[in-house]
Amino acid sequence: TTAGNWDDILLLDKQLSDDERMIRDSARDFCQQSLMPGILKANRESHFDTGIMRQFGELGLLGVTVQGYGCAGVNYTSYGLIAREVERVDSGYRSAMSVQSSLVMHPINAFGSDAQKDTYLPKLATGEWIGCFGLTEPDAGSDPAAMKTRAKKVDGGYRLTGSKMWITNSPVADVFVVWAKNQHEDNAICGFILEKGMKGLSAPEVEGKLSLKASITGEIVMDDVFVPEDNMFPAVRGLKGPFSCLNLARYGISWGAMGAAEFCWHAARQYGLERKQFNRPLAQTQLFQTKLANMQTDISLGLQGALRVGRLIDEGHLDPTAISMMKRNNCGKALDIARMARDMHGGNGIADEYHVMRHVMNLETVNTYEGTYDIHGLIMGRAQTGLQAFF
Ligand code: TGC
Ligand code: FAD
Repeated sequence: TTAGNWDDILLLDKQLSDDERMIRDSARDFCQQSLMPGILKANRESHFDTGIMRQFGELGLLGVTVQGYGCAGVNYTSYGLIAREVERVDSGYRSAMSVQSSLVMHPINAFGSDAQKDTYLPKLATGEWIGCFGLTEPDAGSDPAAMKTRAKKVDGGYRLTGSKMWITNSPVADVFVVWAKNQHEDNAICGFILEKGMKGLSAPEVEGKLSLKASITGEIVMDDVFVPEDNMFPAVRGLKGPFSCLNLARYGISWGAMGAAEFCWHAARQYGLERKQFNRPLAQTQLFQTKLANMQTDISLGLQGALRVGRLIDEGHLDPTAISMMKRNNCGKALDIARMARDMHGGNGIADEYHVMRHVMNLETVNTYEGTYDIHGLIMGRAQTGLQAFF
């Protein structure tokens, strides 16, 4: 006998409000009907179709937590539910969505002047403009405090010089949120909004990725780029600016990674029911069933943890350590689950049409970006011992 709700035995569905269920269902319909059919080709050809951003925009899926400016103004639980549905298709599409929402629209909304909000938010909400977020540099990844990008004060603004590396969306971006050390303010880290076409600004693509191939990644090269004073975030100084954006993106990833894991779990179960060896379905073997049991356990617990963190954020209790715990756990578990699902598909598991190998490859990135698995362990270790072990 199959339990009717085998895929939700903790009844997450019943923990959601009617509105949240509706948002989840419309995101799921869009992702399955409009994104899933094209993912195989996009991944094979390493192609990111920027039209997807406009489709996200039309559905109101960009900057969903922002109030006004054409945004939906819904809660963080809903944002997480959307990330889960998008990443059920591909982590690259969730990346594009979460960078735009948490790393570009959120800082403009939280730290921007009224003029900056009026200029950028409406067009980012529709997907007419694409944004990117430049924190990481070739020599400053886990340790962004070591960034070399500098802003030099000049008449009417700043001149920025430096380079950012591994930047999601940068080659197709219209709007660049860039973090730099401000020489005029004792090298305090400040945020700047750059626009495509500024003299000295370029964003070459990173070629040869074997992961997140349906997402476009690039550098941001700044060669003495003049940025008007009005394009600097007026009030935020120090790493807490970029880190407070990362909190929200990492939270979304904790849901998203579970979406990818759910796809792999369901695919492995179905494959095991259909594929026969030794005169019985693979799913009728003890090893296969305990693997499915492990997947079900980690996914059920991971989703509950993500939901709890979402509810805490919605209640005003955002705790970065809890976010680190769920980002780390859910990415690590999702990667294990995807690898196991690949194994359970046998040889077919390496063929892209079965999708599980693509998820394995994608989750390698997801486990690394926005703070690696080990860095989040060190953040949690510091929070409980008071001792930092980074250096
Ligand atoms: P630390 O001394 O810990 O902190 C410096 C200042 O920042 C404050 N702070 C935070 N504020 C808000 N939220 C947080 N989570 C915060 N963590 C720290 C802190 O209070 C302090 O403020 P103040 O006022 O005293 O100055 O800084 P540290 O240099 O020791 O940090 C160490 C560490 C390892 C925690 C940090 O560097 C880190 O998180 N490293 C990981 C880097 C990372 O996550 N990069 C992500 C780049 S973006 C990206 O990957 C996008 S991919 C997106 C996609 O495609 O989906
Ligand atoms: P490193 O920091 O060099 O780490 C290498 C290894 O050393 C890791 O295993 C790490 O855990 C370990 N390590 C580092 N420090 C310690 C320590 N103190 N103790 C023990 N172990 C340690 N960044 C952006 O700013 N914007 C983006 O949009 C963006 N998009 C990305 C998209 C992709 C596809 C990828 C791959 C990355 C993206 N990143 C982005 C960058 C990402 O955040 C970094 O890759 C990540 O933070 C790790 O930095 P790193 O690659 O320099 O690795």
